[in-house]
Amino acid sequence: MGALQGKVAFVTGATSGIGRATAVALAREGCRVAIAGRRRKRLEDVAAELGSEAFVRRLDVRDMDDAARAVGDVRGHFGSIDLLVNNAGLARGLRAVESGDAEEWREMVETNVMGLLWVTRATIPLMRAQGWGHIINIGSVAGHEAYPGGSVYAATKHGVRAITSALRQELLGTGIRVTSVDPGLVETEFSLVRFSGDADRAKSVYRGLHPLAGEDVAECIVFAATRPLHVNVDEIIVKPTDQASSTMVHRS
Ligand code: NDP
Ligand code: 8X3
Repeated sequence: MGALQGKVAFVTGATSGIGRATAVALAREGCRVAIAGRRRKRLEDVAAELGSEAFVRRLDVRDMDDAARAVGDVRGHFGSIDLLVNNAGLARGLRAVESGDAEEWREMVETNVMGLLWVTRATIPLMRAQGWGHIINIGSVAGHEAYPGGSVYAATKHGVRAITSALRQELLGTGIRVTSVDPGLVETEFSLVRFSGDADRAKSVYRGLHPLAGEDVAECIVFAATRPLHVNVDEIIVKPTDQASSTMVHRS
C-alpha cells in the first residue's frame, strides 16, 4: 500500500495546469481528492478524470469566508484533510512598476497571498487536531528572484516563500509538514491568463525551449508527499533544463 493510500488531499486551482495534473497524480497514488477552482465545468471535467471519489467545490480563494466554508465542506465530506496543495494562483500583465495596473496588482496579491492564507488558516486546526498533515505551497522561481515587469507577481511569490518558512516554524512539533515547490517555466494556461487571452504572446514564452509540463511539477509534489512522516522536504526548485534563471533561457 502506498504512503498516500486513502489519504485526503485538497488541491486548490485544480481546473488546469499544475493543479489539475497534481489532482490526477494524487488520485493515482490512492488519495481521495477534493478539488477547487472557479470554473465549474472544468471542475466537473477534472472530477470525471479522477473517478467517483472526487469531491468538487467551486471556490474563489479570494473569498475569505467561503474559503473557510470550503475547507469545512471537504472535512465534512471526507472526514479529514491530510494534504493541502495551495496551488491556485496567477500572474496578470508584465508591466514595469511605473506603468502598473492597480487591479492587476490587487488580483495577484489577493489570490496568491491572501487566498493561500485563507485556505491555510482554515485547514491548520484540522491538521493540529489529528496530529499530522502536510501543506504544500506552490511558489515559483519568482519567489527567489524578481525580473522586469514581474515585480508584483514576484512579490507575491516571495510572500508565499516567507509564509512557508514561518509556517514551518509555527507548526514545529505538531507533526504537520510544510513544503514549497517552486517551478520555473511550466507550459499551462499561466501565460494565457497573464496576457489576457493573447495566445500568440502566451505561446512565445515557451517558443524554442522545452518547458516543464504540469505533470513534471506534480511528480515533485508526489515525491514530497510520499516521504516517510519524519522527513520534511522543505523546498523543491524545479526548472526546465533550458532555463538557468528567471531571465536566462536557452532557445534553439
Ligand atoms: P493555470 O492558469 O493553468 O492554473 C491556475 C489555476 O489557479 C487554475 O486552476 C485557476 O482556476 C486557479 N485560480 C486562479 N485564480 C483563482 C482564484 N481566485 N480562486 C481559485 N482558483 C483560482 O496556471 P498554472 O497551473 O501554471 O499555475 C498554478 C500555480 O503555479 C500558480 O500558483 C502559479 O503562480 C504557479 N506557477 C506557475 C508557473 C508556470 O510557469 N506556469 C511557474 C511557477 C509557479 P479557475 O480559473 O478555474 O479559478
Ligand atoms: C511563473 C514563472 O518566470 O513566469 O511563476 O515568473 S515566471
